[in-house]
Amino acid sequence: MNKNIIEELITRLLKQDRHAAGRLISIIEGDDTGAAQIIKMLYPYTRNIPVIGITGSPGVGKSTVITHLISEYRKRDKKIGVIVIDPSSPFTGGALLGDRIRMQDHFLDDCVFIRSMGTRGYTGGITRATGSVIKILDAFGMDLIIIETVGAGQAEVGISKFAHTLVVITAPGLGDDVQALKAGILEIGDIFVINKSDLAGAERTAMDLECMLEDCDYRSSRYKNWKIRVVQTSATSQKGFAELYNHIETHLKFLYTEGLFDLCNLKIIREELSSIIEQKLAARVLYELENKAEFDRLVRMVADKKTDVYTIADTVVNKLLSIKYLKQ
Ligand SMILES: Nc1nc2c(ncn2[C@@H]2O[C@H](COP(=O)(O)OP(=O)(O)O)[C@@H](O)[C@H]2O)c(=O)[nH]1
Ligand SMILES: [Mg+2]
Repeated sequence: MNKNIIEELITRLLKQDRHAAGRLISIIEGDDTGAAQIIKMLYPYTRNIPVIGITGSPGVGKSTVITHLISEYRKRDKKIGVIVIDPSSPFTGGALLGDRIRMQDHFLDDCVFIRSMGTRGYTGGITRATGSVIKILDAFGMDLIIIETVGAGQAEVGISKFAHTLVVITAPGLGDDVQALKAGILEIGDIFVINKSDLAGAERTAMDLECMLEDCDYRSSRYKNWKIRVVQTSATSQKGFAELYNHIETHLKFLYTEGLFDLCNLKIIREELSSIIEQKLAARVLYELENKAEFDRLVRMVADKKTDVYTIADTVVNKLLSIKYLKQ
């Protein structure tokens, strides 16, 4: 990627040019080399804005809740960036819920930037790309970023590691009730939302959730001194979103006053750095092995039963670790 083009795009991004933001994100999604060039130039301009992760099963109403949250933030004149990592569910903003709120309004709003990222056919690794897109939206001048992810599977939970505050959404009548939350997700939530509280069964879902949280004394495992909050929302009856907004802001304030925000940032960098090193190392090692026909030799050794895949992989890694840098 031409350095001048990237430089020009970044200059425009810093002047709040939406087109430049979109182009830069596309480059990042397209290739890792471009991403590296962009982040190198852009990083000094980032300010570490808060990232809110919103997760939950498909159909619980994540996109809808986010639409209402955007409105809460816009009322207070905050600029919001949204990254949607759930291509299966378009960001309709609950268009079926009538005209009270229209996602299109947010799309036309200069202070809201919404971007979907597909998980399939992805070359650069969704986790790494997310880290880079967050930095772009940060330098673009947003005040806060919201990430929507489906709450299942490794990749999605991985993305949640980028969030300072994690909101887990559930809803009644989905077949997979609160019990399903137990599988990993219950441990990561700082705030729980029971959306669609207008539907039958909401009270039951709320009670089940409260019971489960009682077991862990309402303590979030991410931040020991944080007492988990539960809120019921409904897009149909326009209920609970201001309360949810307040809980998120209270949580962010808690992180700042307890000195946890900076700690969380270190954790995020750690996550990102290890992911990049892992990918680079693997690519480099395989390239070198292939290049020298060494890989063929190793494969042949395994085929001839002289060794096995685990043993030979260990040998390769051990040889690599003998480089000077790690011995110092
Ligand atoms: N009854 C009711 N339906 C809702 C509510 N919130 C969202 N929905 C509907 O649930 C469906 C899924 O919502 P969506 O936001 O796309 O869920 P996501 O897959 O979690 O992002 C849509 O048809 C919404 O209109 C709510 O509070 N009450
Ligand atoms: Mg969605």
